[in-house]
Amino acid sequence: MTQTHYRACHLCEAICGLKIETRGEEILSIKGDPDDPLSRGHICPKAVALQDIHEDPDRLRYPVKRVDGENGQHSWVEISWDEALDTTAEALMRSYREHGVDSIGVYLGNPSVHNYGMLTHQNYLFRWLRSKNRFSATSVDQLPHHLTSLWLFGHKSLFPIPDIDRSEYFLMLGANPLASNGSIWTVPDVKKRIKDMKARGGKLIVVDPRRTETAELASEHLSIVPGSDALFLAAMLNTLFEDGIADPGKLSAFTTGLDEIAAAVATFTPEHAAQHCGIDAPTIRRIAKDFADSGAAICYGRMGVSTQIFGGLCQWLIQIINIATGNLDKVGGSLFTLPAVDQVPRTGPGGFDRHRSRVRNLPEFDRELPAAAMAEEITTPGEGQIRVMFTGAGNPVLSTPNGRALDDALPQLDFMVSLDPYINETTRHAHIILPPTSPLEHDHYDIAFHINAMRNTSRYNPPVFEPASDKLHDWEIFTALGERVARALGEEPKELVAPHEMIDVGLQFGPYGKDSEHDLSLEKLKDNPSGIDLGELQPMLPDRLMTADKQIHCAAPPALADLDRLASTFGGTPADGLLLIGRRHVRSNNSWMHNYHRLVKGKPRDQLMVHPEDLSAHALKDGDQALLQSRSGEVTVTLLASDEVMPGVVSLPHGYGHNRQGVRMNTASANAGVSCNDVTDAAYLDELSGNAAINGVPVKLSAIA
Ligand SMILES: Nc1nc2c(c(=O)[nH]1)N[C@H]1C(S)=C(S)[C@@H](COP(=O)(O)OP(=O)(O)OC[C@H]3O[C@@H](n4cnc5c(=O)[nH]c(N)nc54)[C@H](O)[C@@H]3O)O[C@H]1N2
Ligand SMILES: Nc1nc2c(c(=O)[nH]1)N[C@H]1C(S)=C(S)[C@@H](COP(=O)(O)OP(=O)(O)OC[C@H]3O[C@@H](n4cnc5c(=O)[nH]c(N)nc54)[C@H](O)[C@@H]3O)O[C@H]1N2
Ligand code: SF4
Ligand SMILES: [Mo]
Repeated sequence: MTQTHYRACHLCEAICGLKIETRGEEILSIKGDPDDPLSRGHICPKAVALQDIHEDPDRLRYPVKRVDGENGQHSWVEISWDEALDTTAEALMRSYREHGVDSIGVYLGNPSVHNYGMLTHQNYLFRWLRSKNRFSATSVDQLPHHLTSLWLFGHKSLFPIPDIDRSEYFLMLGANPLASNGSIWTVPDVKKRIKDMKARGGKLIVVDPRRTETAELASEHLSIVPGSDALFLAAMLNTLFEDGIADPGKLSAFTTGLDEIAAAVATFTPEHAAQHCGIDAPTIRRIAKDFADSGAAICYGRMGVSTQIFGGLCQWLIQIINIATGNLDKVGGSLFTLPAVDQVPRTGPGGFDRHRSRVRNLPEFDRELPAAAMAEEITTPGEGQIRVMFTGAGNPVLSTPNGRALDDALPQLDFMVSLDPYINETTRHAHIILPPTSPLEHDHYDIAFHINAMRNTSRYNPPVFEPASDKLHDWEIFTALGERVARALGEEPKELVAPHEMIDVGLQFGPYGKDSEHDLSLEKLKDNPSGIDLGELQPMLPDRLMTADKQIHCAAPPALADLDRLASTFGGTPADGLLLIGRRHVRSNNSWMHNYHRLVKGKPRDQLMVHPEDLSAHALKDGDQALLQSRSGEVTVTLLASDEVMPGVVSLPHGYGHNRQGVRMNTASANAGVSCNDVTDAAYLDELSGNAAINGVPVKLSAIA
């Protein structure tokens, strides 16, 4: 009998609604759900990968233990859950007792945010292991967004979301939603939304060193020198203040500090910016004026302006521009969400720089240290050295800067455990791998991405397939380990509440729960499998602010102070040489989705894109193999001539490099590519936030001798 299931795609932040047809254990089709109020039927080519993940023979079904053999070769044997969990808990406790809790390092990767049980239940384990050595993909990604939100709005997760459907002017920096499908901006079907905006007479201006798919669709594309965006943004503010066109409107009633910022950006003229960023002064002035004159405008920046040496400053300046022009909390500008399960009032606001990393003295954020510090914290002896590592849903060997150093560091650990369905570049170093159920075998609620969504909706999906009784969900693995560790510590394990029960409480006591006309509950969502529409985003300030005095204090002292670093970095003549940036493709997803034939087939996508002028300057040509070197590493790349990138800029996607010994991802290894992060530099950071600067890395290109 054919059955229809409704299920969100959890692969990216667009959280598209899917309709999945099955017969018995067989998946017949995966299509977009036209009744989903957020995604309206949209999907991308990755949606079908849900089937490929589920059926992949390389995906681990049971725990495995590494057995070392000759010449660094090793094999894996399946073991029982009891053995795997007992061994892991014992190893964690041994290190805790002998070397202290900070000897346990933790890294959680991106899919942990797409898997709600991992969010709700990681503390069943980690509440007992409060190590300072916690890391996550946040510090190779959106850390500057969290910091800005903490400083300005009082909570790390209060993100201003572009209200594209009602906007007139969209200034987008360092984002390529046509490939990424949006980030810190859940916006399924973004292509149509951009086209609709332009059809209404709206304008999209894309600022990017590469003429991306999104830039192709834009009204205007401005090529910018990687890492120089903060100058461009400061110069826009300079124009807004100098020309007297800044007007925060209703925000004035609860905003302080703009005068101080006006004084601080007085020297950041468009002429100065133009010398370094490759965009001329009249254009910067024009963009500032058009932005201010427009009825409803959005300034938004993502990866390209977050993971660079001025990531923190860029994200702060972006929101100051939105505030100074009255476009924050405005329809058609940037608005805050009100999700049905509202984490903002229930989770801590986050904090910054309450402790620092041991070796390099880098600041924590939200009790996590910069991922760029992980390798040195493993290899540098002394008190607080990491001796045991727990990784979950992450592949930091491919995803963090100078991943080679981490690849070399992990074998030095006393013990490593990975919560992951694959033996990949990182987990191959584990002693034990704990594989969770397949995505289609567990239920789903988007705790994280409704916070970032351009419309308030709510949706719960039961599992598509019931897992066999000897499989464990990620949250059950956390719970089982937590119980063991608690008992070893002589403590009572945390009382067990399943993730869906937490969601039910969150829904009933949330903003659309018992006390509202929506009367949301888990039952009600089950009766509405495509999801429930809760309407467009609404202005909510100052009520929604989480600052103690319900004011936005714009002049965040660390950000203001960082303007000095900006001035001194761009004080002299512009440097020459090549700068490396990344690239995403719609059929790829970070490091872990190269194992599905349907997605990887077709033209290669892992080459280094180089401008033809730079190719001839280096006596190289399209298709050549060449050496790409930085201060910290080198890789051999295949060259792709393209005028999409501006001269002086080369682009290499991350997440490749699957040919390392011991990786068990057959399709991925057959199209291995090289890892961009073998070239990025762990010492090259945004000094303000500690975020990795994986874009704008100085590199050299040469023919292979
Ligand atoms: N040079 C460069 N580096 C980058 C980036 C870049 O643009 N350029 N981007 C950065 C960004 S934005 C990010 S988010 C990071 C991502 O970096 P990571 O989060 O470290 O890596 P992923 O490639 O997402 O690896 C995901 C892992 O999770 C596993 N997994 C998938 N689903 C589940 C699940 O449900 N449960 C469990 N337990 N495991 C699961 C997969 O098997 C895989 O091993 O990379 C960063 N690194
Ligand atoms: N298909 C696909 N979708 C994804 C992912 C994926 O790997 N594949 N990853 C997901 C994840 S984890 C994330 S975080 C999001 C990321 O979502 P986005 O940020 O939208 O995606 P990117 O393609 O990394 O876009 C970054 C852009 O910044 C540009 N850039 C690089 N350096 C600079 C600079 O110095 N200044 C400026 N102005 N621009 C610069 C790059 O050319 C690139 O176009 O995508 C998510 N969605
Ligand atoms: S855009 Fe693609 S990968 Fe992202 S949620 Fe939608 S179908 Fe999944
Ligand atoms: Mo990310």
